[in-house]
Amino acid sequence: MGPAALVLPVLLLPLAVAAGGPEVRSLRGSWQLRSGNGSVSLRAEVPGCVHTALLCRGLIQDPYYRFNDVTYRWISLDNWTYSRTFKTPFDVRKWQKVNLVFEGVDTVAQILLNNVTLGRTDNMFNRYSFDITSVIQEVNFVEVRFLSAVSYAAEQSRCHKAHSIPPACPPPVQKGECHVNFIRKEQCSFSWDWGPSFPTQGIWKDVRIEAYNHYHLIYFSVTPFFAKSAQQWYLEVESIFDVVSSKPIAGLVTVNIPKLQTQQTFSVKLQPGEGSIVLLVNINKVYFRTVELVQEPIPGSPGLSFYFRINGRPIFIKGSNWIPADSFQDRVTYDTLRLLLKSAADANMNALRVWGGGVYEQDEFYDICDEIGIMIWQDFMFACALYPTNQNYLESVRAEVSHQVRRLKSHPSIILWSGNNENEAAIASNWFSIPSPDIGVYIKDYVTLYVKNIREIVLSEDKSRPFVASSPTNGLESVKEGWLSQNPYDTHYGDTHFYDYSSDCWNWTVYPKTRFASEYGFQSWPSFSTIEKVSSPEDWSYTSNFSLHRQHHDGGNIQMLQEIGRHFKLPQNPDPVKKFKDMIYLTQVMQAQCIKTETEFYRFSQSEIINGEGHTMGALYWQLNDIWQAPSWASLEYGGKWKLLHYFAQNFFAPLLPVAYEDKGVLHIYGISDLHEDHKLTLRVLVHAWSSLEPVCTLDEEGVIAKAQSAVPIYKESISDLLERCRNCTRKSCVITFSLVGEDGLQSPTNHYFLSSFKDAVGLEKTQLSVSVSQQDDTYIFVLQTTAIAPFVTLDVGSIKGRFSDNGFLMTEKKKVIVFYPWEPTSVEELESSLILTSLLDIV
Ligand code: BMA
Repeated sequence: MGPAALVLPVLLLPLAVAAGGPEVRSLRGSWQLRSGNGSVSLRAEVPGCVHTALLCRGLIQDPYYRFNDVTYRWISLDNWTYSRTFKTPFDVRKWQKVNLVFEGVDTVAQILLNNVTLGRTDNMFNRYSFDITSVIQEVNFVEVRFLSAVSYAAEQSRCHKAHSIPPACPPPVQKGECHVNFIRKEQCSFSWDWGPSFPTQGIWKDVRIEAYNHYHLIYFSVTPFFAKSAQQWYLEVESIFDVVSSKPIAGLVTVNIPKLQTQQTFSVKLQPGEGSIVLLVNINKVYFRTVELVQEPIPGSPGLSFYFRINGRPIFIKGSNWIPADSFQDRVTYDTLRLLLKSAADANMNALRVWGGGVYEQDEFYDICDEIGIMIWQDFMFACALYPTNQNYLESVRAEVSHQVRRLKSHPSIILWSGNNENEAAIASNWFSIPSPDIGVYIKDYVTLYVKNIREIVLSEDKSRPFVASSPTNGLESVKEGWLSQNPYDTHYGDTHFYDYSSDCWNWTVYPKTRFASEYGFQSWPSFSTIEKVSSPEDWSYTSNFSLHRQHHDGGNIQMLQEIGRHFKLPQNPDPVKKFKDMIYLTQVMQAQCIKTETEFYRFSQSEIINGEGHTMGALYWQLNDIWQAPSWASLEYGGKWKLLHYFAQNFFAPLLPVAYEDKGVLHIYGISDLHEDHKLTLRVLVHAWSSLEPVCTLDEEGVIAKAQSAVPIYKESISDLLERCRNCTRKSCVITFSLVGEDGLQSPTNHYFLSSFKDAVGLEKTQLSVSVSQQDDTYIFVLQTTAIAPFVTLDVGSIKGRFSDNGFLMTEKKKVIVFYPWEPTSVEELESSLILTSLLDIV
């Protein structure tokens, strides 16, 4: 898909009665910060948090270094205070109302101005606005007195007398804090199975004073709708005002869209207090992105479909899951976001799911997605837990949801609101061993929170996109079963999450033939250059304390070893550091190959129903990015470096791709196409003996049709026939590669099918890989030469930022040209001296 929609600048011209615009002054910049007892006192930047302030002043080391997550636990257990003085930048007597507005406070704080308590905060996802008209003076002293989020959560849990709200604590392997479900704060900040515990305190978004007379615009959004009856588009332009006059304000509003030569004027009347006006603007000759979540019967299959129809077309959703890009949100810059999101688009992804255990991302995140055509499945921030539903909590959540929907709904990139991550499954599968007589209370809580509150607000604020209560869910079937289905993982309905670390990941039959795979994955280690930055030489082994410490998923390091051991020989190098690097390499190869197999399975299942299952219309693997340098399911390392999986994703998500799988001794090749037209192509199948760069046999199947937006069988041959046809081949000695080639340059990536495990392969020879590097404009060209077939050839330039055009590939030709796209200035010399070339046979 191209850009998700047309984004239009809409100008709202002021009401006729307006008496000059508001005065707005940001209070961002330098504040004072002190610890609870005043023993630590320093200057701190706002927006920011205590950890980054301490780091900036050199009072702590890099919190990500070695075991510092545990060492620095004291920071989040203390109660810190931010303060500053400021001069009022305008004459307050001229204004009817002056507010102090916090775009985001993390999290529990008492806010004071000139020693007067303005109020309290307890939700990092809310915006807080305090009326300071009668408190503000010429010179002011503002204080934000935080209470430790950890103590607050514990206290809330203690006070919650009704019934326990599990889980109390994360598993010990995560070294995290307890009761995160009692605080409206980034849930993974108390630790996760891929992330450290850094329960930050700070003013994490902008803070400002604003002064106005008569009225002030608080929210502004534009959502397009298509009126079927009139066959016309219209824009719903919604403005939420605070009106301070005691009488209604009448006036004229002109909506002017210069690009569409649209200008319409409305007369409006604003009532005193907070209220909204909704203007409907008719639009001609232009289209906007539409989205429907289609859940309807499928012939030959029980259950319902679950797919997105975008702009009238069924779209196969390809992508991954987004988690917070850093434990310290103030370090997440526009450039960080752009690099990660661009990497997603460069890997042929068209969508990401903003997962419910992190944060609603900053505006820039959605701006970039709007621009580069990444569709967003947006969770509300609840994950893997049960949640309270007492009055205060619900009120806080209600404010959060309406704020976030109002803030985000103008973004065409968002295609779905989803109530939570895995909380339907948590109850349905009874993760927390709730005795059956008590379960009714939790079901009631669930419906109260996600249906009666969150869903209701979403539907009233935004009718332009669908809502599901959870992920995974059975969609309409869950609704029918009272919002909690017996089995939210049912392949006949909705989406599924699937993890299996004990089966052979090369075997596609272990995967669920689901309607929509919204989570699945395997772990790997980030590259050595990334790990090196947060470790010391004594840490550099797969079984060091450090390697154990960074692994937050119980048994994760062993699971990776087992998965590798199925198909590869495990490293035996006597040099421990080399052995560690070899392990890292193999974890990445394994992860890439596993997720390739699983994703290709989901893609080739899109157009068929087998035994009632199929019509898979989405593949979002777990997870796109990393929060720190540690083993995880991510395909992008902390800092943005591409793991082998991300290079593989670029191929397995290619718009045109042939995919092979084996069923009962027969090799099937499917042609998968996301293109909007059918294409007549040639399927080229090559069989190589591992021992030779010359193919043993070549087959060109002409006139193959890659059907638009489909996956269709294009080739079939029994493996025994194929081996016979290609003389001297056995499963162990040969490998199959194949691609689709068309006229006018249309070409798929070259895909491969392994007929045996590498540990059993016969004929592979150690290769001499050579490379020459040269510069061409802003890129660097790497010309690789090999003397033998080389599996999983990997180019690694350490900490030089950038990405290659391909990596981790199977080299079956003597020569291959790879382009390096640098993300910052570098040189041929620097690249040459950093380059490490590895292929499978280098691992001993
Ligand atoms: C899913 C996610 C995350 C988790 C991942 C890997 O359940 O929703 O909670 O990080 O699996 O275990």
